[in-house]
Amino acid sequence: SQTERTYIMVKPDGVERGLVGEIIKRFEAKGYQLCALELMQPSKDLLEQHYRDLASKPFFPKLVAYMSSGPVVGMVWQGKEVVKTGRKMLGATNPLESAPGTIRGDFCVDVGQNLCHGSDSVESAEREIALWFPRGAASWTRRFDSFIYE
Ligand code: YYY
Ligand code: MG
Repeated sequence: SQTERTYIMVKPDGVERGLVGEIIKRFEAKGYQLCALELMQPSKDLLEQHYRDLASKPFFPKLVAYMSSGPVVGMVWQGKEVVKTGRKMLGATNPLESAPGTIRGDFCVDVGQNLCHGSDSVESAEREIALWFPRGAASWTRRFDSFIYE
């Protein structure tokens, strides 16, 4: 549905490198709708909850250390199939395998510095949005929708 939502996050390397605007630009230009946006310094506790499914992986401590090394920009984007399409726009987890034209494919090299996060399912998206935006994301009707959706 057109009200599907996903959680997209620019990781500390993306914020440091000044790629926040580039990532926002791609989601805006695609036709998706912004419903929340915040620059924040996440606690290790929040990151451990966010990545709880990966807690047993060998890279987990490194991942949490990297993600808490600087501010991140969390966003909620809305639109038709935005979860799946958002993941395609980000590219494969390993940037060396991400297609050119994707964010990771165009701007990074190592898996441990892969610039951005995107929810992997509608259920994960709902959990992540509640975690990162406990006060809730905006709900608004975009007049422009009539030029995006047939
Ligand atoms: O959803 P996505 O970010 O594409 O990958 P996940 O499998 O959920 O892993 C989360 C995060 O962990 C990934 O973006 C980079 C990091 N990571 C890593 O540092 N080394 C790996 N071998 C796999 C993942
Ligand atoms: Mg993931």
